[in-house]
Amino acid sequence: APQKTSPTPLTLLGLGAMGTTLARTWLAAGHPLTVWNRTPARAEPLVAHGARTAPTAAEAVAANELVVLCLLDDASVEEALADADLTGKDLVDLTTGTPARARARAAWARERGARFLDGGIMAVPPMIGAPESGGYVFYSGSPAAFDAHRQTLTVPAGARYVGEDPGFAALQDVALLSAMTGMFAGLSHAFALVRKEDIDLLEFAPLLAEWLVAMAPAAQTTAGELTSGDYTTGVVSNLAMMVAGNTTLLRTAEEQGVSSELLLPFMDLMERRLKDGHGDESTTGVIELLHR
Ligand code: FVH
Repeated sequence: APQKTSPTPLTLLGLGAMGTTLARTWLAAGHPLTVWNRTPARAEPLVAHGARTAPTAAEAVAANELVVLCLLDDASVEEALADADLTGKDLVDLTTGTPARARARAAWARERGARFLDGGIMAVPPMIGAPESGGYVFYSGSPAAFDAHRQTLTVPAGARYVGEDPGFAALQDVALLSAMTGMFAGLSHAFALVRKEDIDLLEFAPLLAEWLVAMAPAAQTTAGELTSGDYTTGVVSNLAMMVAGNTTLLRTAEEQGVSSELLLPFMDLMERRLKDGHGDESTTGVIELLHR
């Protein structure tokens, strides 16, 4: 029969909204957990659930081989690790940051004798410890560290390893968050158009959500076109037609007394690509204009 291994002990630095939720899931799964937080009072409720606290970040790091960070930003990570001995540690940084920062942190950790994984959390705290929520974490960096700790890292949320380049987790995290920002811009404009009318917003909302879901396969189509380099074959709605349609979108905004400032940057790019002679393409060609 396969040997049952006991849950890996680990250290967690940072007990904000996300850190506290992560801590609870590891404790509930039986992992011996050492925690540290700049404001020590935030650790107290976790001690009642079996966590050990360390008086300093350096002592918390010394307690275990696996050290997870979930702090506000890069500056707080720097501050927390300033006095820590990282020799032989496996550092997993779940603090949101840029790809360049993750690469620099990985090099910094390696120089200090640690293996490094960067993580980008694609979840909000209620999705942690709830597999049905679909939340997950992108990981990149040391494959050996990921293999060694895959089981422990999968406790709070699904774990997707996206490569040895330590910047790849942050890059894909930020790419998804950027797409989400565009979606929020679209939602805001749509609600601004209808909210002053005799339209039940609670009935309008599911129509909006269904439409966005129906349009979501565009992600796959775009990936296919970028991969093949062919932006014209099989195009359903071409750029020339869409630019013409934009006039109606802008006129409607004006009629409704709504600013078009959320729409215009993308529409301007569509128009530029059309003027460059690409009216038979999908909107994928717009991506060509984004590279500096
Ligand atoms: N919460 C969320 O919805 C998102 C979901 C996606 C991932 N993010 C990222 O996770 C990191 C932590 O987020 P958080 O929600 O836990 O953030 P806060 O509740 O604001 O807690 C911040 C912790 O960082 C500590 N801290 C701040 N500055 C310092 C510092 N200079 N030195 C040491 N620690 C510092 C703070 O300590 P304290 O204020 O309690 O003393 C908290 O432990 C973050 O990167 C999100 O982008 C969350």
